[in-house]
Amino acid sequence: MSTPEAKSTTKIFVAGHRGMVGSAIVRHLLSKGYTNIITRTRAELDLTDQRAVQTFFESEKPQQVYLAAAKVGGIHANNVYRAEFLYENLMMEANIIHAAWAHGVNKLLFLGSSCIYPKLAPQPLAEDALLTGPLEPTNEPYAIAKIAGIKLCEAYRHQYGANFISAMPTNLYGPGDNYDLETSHVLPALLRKIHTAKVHGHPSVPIWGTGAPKREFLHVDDLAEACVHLMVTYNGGEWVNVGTGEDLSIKSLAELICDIVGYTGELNWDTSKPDGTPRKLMNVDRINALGWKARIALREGIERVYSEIKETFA
Ligand code: GFB
Repeated sequence: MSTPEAKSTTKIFVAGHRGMVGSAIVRHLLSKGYTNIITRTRAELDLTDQRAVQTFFESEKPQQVYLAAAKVGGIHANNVYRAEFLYENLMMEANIIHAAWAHGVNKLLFLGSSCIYPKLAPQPLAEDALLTGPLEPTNEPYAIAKIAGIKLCEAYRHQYGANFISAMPTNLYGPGDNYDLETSHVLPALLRKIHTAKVHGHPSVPIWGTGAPKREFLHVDDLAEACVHLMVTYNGGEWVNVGTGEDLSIKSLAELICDIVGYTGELNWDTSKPDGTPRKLMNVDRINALGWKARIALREGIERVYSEIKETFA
C-alpha cells in the first residue's frame, strides 16, 4: 500500500481527466490523499499527436499513468464513426504507452472495454475469451483499438519489463456521462428520454431495439476505486475484468428507470435500431480474488445520477 509520503510525492498523470472515467479517477485519487496529479485538456495536449505526447512526458516525467483518454460512445456512435473510433483510440494509446515506457513511467493502467470479447463468447465473459471468435460488428473498430491497447501493454511488459497493466470495465454510468441521444450509451439515453416523457406527459417513449439484449452496468465511482486498487496492488500481465457480475435486459433497465423517474407511459420499441451484442456479462472472479468488489447497487446508482441530472433536462 502507498505510504502518505508516496501519495503526496508520486506524480500521477490522469489522461482523459475531463471524461466520465478520468474525472472519477481524479476524484477518487484526491479522496485517498494523492495530491500530485497532473492533467491536460485537449487544447493543451493533443494525445493523438505523437510529438506533443513525447514532449509532455519528457518535461513532466510522471511516475504513474491512468490511461482513461478515449473516444467513446454508444452503439450508434460506434457503428457510424468507425474510422474516428479506430484511429483516435489507436493513436492515443500508442502515443501514451510508448512515451510512458520511453520516459521511465513506473506503472501504467490502461482501460479497455467489455466489447473486446467475441460477440458470442461463453457467459460470463472470462478474461481468456479474448481473441477466440469474431467481434460484435457494430463496435468492431473500437474493440480492435482496445485489443491493441491490451497487446501494447503486454508487449512492452514482455520485451522491456514495463509494469503496464490493463483493466476491462463493463458498461459504465455516472456523473459526467454523455446525454446526447445520438451518441450516448443506453443508460443515460433512457434516463433522459424517460424523464423528458414524464415532464411533458408523453404517452410513450421510443426505445431502440427489441429490449432483449442483456447488459451489466457499473457506477464509475466503483470503477475508479477498482482502478486505484489495481494500480496499488496488482502487477500481473493478465488484464482484469471490472464489473458487478450481474446483468439485466434492456427492457428491465427501461422498467427500472421508469420506476425511479415515476413514469407510467408505454415503452415503444424501435426494432429498426440495432440490438448489438446479445449479452456481455463479465466474469469478475479475478478482480474479486484481488480484493475488490463493486459496492454501488444499480438502483441506488441510477437514483444518484438521476438526482444530479433531472434539473438539467426537461
Ligand atoms: O450502451 P449501448 O449504446 O452500447 O447499449 P452497447 C445499446 C443497447 O441498448 C442496444 C439498446 O441493445 C440498443 O438497442 N438501446 C435502447 C439504446 N434504447 C437505446 C438508446 O436510446 N440509446 C442507446 N445507445 N441504446 C457499446 C459499444 O455497446 O458499449 C462500445 O458500442 C462500448 O464499444 C460500450 O463497449 C461500453 O452496450 O451495445
